[in-house]
Amino acid sequence: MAGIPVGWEARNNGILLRFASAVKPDPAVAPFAQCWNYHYSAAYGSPEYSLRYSDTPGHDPLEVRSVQVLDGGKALFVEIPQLSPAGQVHLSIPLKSEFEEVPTVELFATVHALAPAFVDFPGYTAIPKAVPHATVSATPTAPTRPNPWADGEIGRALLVEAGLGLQYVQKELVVKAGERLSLTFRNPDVVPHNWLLGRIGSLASLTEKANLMIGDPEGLAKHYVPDSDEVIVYTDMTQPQQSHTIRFSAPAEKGEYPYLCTFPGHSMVMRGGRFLVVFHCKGRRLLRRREAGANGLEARRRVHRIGRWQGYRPACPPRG
Ligand SMILES: [Cu+2]
Repeated sequence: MAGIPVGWEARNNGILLRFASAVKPDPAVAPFAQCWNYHYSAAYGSPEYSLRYSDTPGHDPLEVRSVQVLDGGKALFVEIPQLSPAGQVHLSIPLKSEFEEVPTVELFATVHALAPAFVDFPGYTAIPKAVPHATVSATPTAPTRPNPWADGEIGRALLVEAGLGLQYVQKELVVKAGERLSLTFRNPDVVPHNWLLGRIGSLASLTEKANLMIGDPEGLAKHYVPDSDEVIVYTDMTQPQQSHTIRFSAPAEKGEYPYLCTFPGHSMVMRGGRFLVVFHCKGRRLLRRREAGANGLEARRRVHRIGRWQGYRPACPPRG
């Protein structure tokens, strides 16, 4: 069947995939890669652990620098400069097809060793492996800090869910300035996640601060939430198959606020959602028109596609 690899090789700088018939990567959808380890023990099965932060349950996202089409499409080289041996490496490469059903290459591979770098493509650059972060060797303590928004007046219910591949299912939340909200974060994934709302323009700075939390011995106890006045509200670090609800009032200032997951390593990928604070619906339409102007038709199509896939329909907050 088209899209199923017939062979693969782990190279120092990425993964080479071979196919029985030619394939074409979809340039409109970003490829995704992540890795994790298992711990061997007498127990049956194992949680999934981060490689960069040993003894911490989680996955590490891997940056895909490029996807090279080789041999007329019968091979793809997925360039991942920071690839390393891992219990499990997961690749997700969307393909383009004229047929209705759009295939995606999903590879789950155990990588014991890396063969020499694959260099036979235009634009090859030797990129050194990053120095690993300090690892936390002790078993982390359980989260202890009580959530400041656990109680209080109930508001309009909003749902945010973790999706596959370190993403939020809901890419946009629209609320009225000062509106009272009860926001539930649901985690059906296999690793912990949270939902943190930051001040306007704070995404880059919060991402960096979140990644530094792994070096904080109190990191998990603080739900990996940085001590920063850029943080507006957050849910607890929510374990797989759990959910957590917080009650708060939306900011009084209208605008586009970022949200992200602060689990170490996730904030690079699990972010990009827009929490739009509006005065009324007209304001929201204006914002959307501005977005369409900036990103063209593709942005609007994407919203529609997400809507169809996830059963998600952007809705105006009720008038009140
Ligand atoms: Cu996360």
